[in-house]
Amino acid sequence: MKKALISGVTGQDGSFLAELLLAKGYEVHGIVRRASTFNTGRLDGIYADPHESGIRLSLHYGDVTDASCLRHILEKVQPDEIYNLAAQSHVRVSFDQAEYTADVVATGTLRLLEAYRDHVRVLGRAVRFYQAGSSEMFGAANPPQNESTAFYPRSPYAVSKVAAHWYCVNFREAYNLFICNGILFNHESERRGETFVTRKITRALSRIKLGLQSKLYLGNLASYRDWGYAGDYVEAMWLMLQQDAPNDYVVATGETHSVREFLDQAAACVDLDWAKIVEIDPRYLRPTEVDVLLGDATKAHSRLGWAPRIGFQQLVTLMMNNDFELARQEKTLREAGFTLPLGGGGRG
Ligand code: NAP
Ligand code: G4F
Repeated sequence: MKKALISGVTGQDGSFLAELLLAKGYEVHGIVRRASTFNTGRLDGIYADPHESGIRLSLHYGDVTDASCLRHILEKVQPDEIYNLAAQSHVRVSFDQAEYTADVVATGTLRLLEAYRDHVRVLGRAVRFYQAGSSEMFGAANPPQNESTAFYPRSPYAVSKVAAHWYCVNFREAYNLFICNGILFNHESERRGETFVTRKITRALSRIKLGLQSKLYLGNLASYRDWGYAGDYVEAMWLMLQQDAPNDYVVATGETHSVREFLDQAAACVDLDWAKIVEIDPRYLRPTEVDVLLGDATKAHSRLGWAPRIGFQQLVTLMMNNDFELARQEKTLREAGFTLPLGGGGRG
């Protein structure tokens, strides 16, 4: 049975990847940050009591800012594949917490790479490593962007991802390690964090439709993103590590849409006129914006045999269906006299 170690297992992608690997028969180990509240909600569907027998998902407390814990976890788990998904992944927040973002996203990757390199050297094990790179690294580069496009990062987050990317390339070349950089364009789902624009929109429009909220405050509506479905994208991560040789791949749908278009589609699902409820709040604007992301995933199509299954319209619809159902449940509970710790106004 193959063993995989996932940093960032509690995130959107970590939860989809853990499900995929369990379905493929892997033993899956995830690194979880200690928090004062539960942060494993996305794993509820696959988590089982560790006291039961035959458990194939194990969680380990750890943090990519703590090098010695990463070494201990590697020693204990002895994985065949490592997926480095841990990140402070919010671009707007990275302007407010630039140093912290660099510590987690850039130096955190370096810490895990150093622990991985020593593990392979000391134990002589063949271990493969996936790095969660981002289309944000292309930033201001002209679209369409592919593996040959020069990076032009436009945020502390993107600069940190570029550093992590090049650490990976350097470790691959210097120490002959099996390391792949996935350069993934935006991917969303019903598990997307609530402060990213797609989920912020689908949650708010659903709640507004049911009278639970009156306004939606957003930033720049003119930017374009190549939005795919997270469940499709984790398959590409796995495929990269199954090849004969390590390489870097762009993963994208090849279609781009503006935030405005996302609003149009989402509002149409619940028959709302968004122009009457959306207001622009400058706090959500970024000091430097990425205007257009549009990926060319030809290499992933031809070498990995990967293609997205879910298109833009289907993505918006599945997110709206999910969030409308959540809003409906919230309304029912409120009418029954319960108050819920929901809302999230002023964030994102
Ligand atoms: P996400 O939902 O924000 O998840 C990030 C994960 O990293 C969470 O599990 C988080 O833990 C964990 N984490 C944060 N700081 C950490 C630390 N110091 N030590 C250990 N773990 C830490 O992000 P995602 O959308 O799943 O994305 C996964 C990865 O792909 C990230 O590296 C992201 O930058 C990258 N990426 C995402 C996209 C996209 O469109 N989704 C596109 C390209 C690249 P908590 O749950 O405790 O916060
Ligand atoms: O949803 P977003 O915050 O995603 P962004 O910045 O594209 O980053 C996401 O995708 C990257 C891959 O390209 C990942 F690496 C990264 O970790 C993250 O997952 O913003 C999308 C667009 C931006 O142009 C932003 O300015 O939406 C615009 N926007 C407009 N109003 C807003 C808002 N974004 C957020 N988060 N909140 C708003 O109110």
